Amino acid sequence: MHVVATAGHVDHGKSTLVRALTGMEPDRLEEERRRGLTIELGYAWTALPSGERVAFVDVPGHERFLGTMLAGVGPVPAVMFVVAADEGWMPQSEEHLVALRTLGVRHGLLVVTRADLADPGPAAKDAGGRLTEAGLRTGPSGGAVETPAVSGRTGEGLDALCAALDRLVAALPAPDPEAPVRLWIDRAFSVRGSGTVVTGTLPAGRVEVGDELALDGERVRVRGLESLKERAESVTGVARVALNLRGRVAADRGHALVTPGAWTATGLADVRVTMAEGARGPLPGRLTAHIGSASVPCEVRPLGAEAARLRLARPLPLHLGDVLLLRDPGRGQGELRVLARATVLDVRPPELRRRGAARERARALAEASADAASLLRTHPLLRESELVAMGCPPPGRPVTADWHAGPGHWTGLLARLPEVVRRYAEAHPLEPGMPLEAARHELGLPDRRLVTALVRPPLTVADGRITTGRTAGLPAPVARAVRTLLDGLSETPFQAPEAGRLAELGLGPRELAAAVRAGALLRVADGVVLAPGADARAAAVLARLPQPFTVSQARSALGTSRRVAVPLLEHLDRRGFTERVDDVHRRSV
Ligand SMILES: Nc1nc2c(ncn2[C@@H]2O[C@H](COP(=O)(O)OP(=O)(O)OP(=O)(O)O)[C@@H](O)[C@H]2O)c(=O)[nH]1
Ligand SMILES: [Mg+2]
Repeated sequence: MHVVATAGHVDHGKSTLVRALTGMEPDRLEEERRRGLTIELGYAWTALPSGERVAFVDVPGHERFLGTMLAGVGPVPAVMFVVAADEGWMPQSEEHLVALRTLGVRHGLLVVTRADLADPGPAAKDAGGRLTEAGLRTGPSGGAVETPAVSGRTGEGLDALCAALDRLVAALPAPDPEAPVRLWIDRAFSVRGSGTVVTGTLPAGRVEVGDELALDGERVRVRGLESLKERAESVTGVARVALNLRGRVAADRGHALVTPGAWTATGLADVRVTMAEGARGPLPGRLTAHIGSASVPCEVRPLGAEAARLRLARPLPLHLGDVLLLRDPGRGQGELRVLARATVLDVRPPELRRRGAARERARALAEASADAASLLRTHPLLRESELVAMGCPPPGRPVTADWHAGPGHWTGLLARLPEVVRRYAEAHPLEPGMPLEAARHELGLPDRRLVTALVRPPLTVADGRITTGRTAGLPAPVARAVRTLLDGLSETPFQAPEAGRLAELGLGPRELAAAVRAGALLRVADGVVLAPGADARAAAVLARLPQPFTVSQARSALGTSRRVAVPLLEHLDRRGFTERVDDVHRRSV
């Protein structure tokens, strides 16, 4: 299914066209029919010649209802822009096009209506040119917008329009069925005996009967599901859907049902501001932000030329990269009301307390993209779940557990830890090492596992403390050789040196035994030595494997050979880090 919204000046024939295409009445209100004017969003659908089904969201053209128009267009990926042959381009044509352009709608077609009243040629040329210039396309990218002419009254031209609609929907990108759900509600009502029903356009992802979704932080369960008045067990976007929610739920237009944990509900966002076509800054301090079917008053704090901080009157579920349209609700007739596009760059912006902090923040935002790498420059440590909720796929592997770190920040911490440990040892000469918790505190880290991940030879962890290596009591040449060996192990911690290498360093059986006794090396088997703590690190790597695992899976995860992997696993079994499941499999304990 596809969903297409209408757009265009008041009275240009949007609803008449939807009626002619679908045989359904988009103007459902008595007042609408009496006044011959669309006031509320209308919904109707039909099948195209190809068999593809298309649902229309019919919006009002009257300037007083711009907010409703934006709620209709907001969640919809394509537009059927209507211009009357006998009137041509009008103020709301312009305003709607500015809105579509600001929202980034790229797929659409122009329908020149009322072609029985005037030659559609001039309107097609003028309006078609404007839409193409605004970036709207009917077919594959690179083409122009198509401009079929119709008469909603005589039905002339409808066949050609349907063929053009088929080309429009064929060019729409296929949304991801696995995407997290964010269903902006456009209608909500309660049905006697069956609780609350909400409707909306599902842009991507899948909703199933029985699903648990979140609505303003409250969990709600989907009791029943309909799409275009047909019951369904599951619906995949793009689709018009009606969800029957269990129980009485306070639901309203502009609120969204979302996959729990997949979005960040925030009342504060740092954004990149792009002024709308024809608008000039600076932005007023109070505006209305539109996204999906939501319209929320917001305060705008300019940070720099193109960066601003928005304080929303109520939290919205957002991802980085989301686009908000900023509108001035105070402006009247004939004035430009759609002012800017705000692209979300941070949904958990840092406080700006220090002098100059705003300017610094603006500089950072000017270079930021809506991705995890940019985010990790501002928030140097984030959990995977936080990145997911911000809409950013984690970049590469976590530094430990589910923690991701900004590369610069992490390198800085790696460099700081030995110094921190050394200073602690100086201040506490009688203690056997620095407690992990003290190091966590000193480095300002939120999780002790991060400290453990920062420990590299010659530092080691034993009994919850970090020590500076234990080569002190060894004869100088042995200590030197052990340090060289540990250095080599810092990059490839599980590639135990070969016998030849040990001999080269002058580490025979006696020297090795002394180093192991002193705690400077970990002996895994005869002639197989690693850095102290390498076994705990190996256990952490193995715990991330699908369980149970084979020797060969362990070997490749550890980046080592069978010569080391086999005795190392046996050592881990003895230490209780792993256990055998059968002859070939082990699992982490
Ligand atoms: N002759 C003629 N009249 C039309 C045609 N299409 C619409 N009309 C008339 O134009 C008037 C407005 O039509 P609507 O379909 O209500 O216009 P609209 O764009 O939906 O208006 P709003 O929703 O209020 O913005 C009505 O009187 C229609 O009968 C057409 O193709 N030919
Ligand atoms: Mg209408």
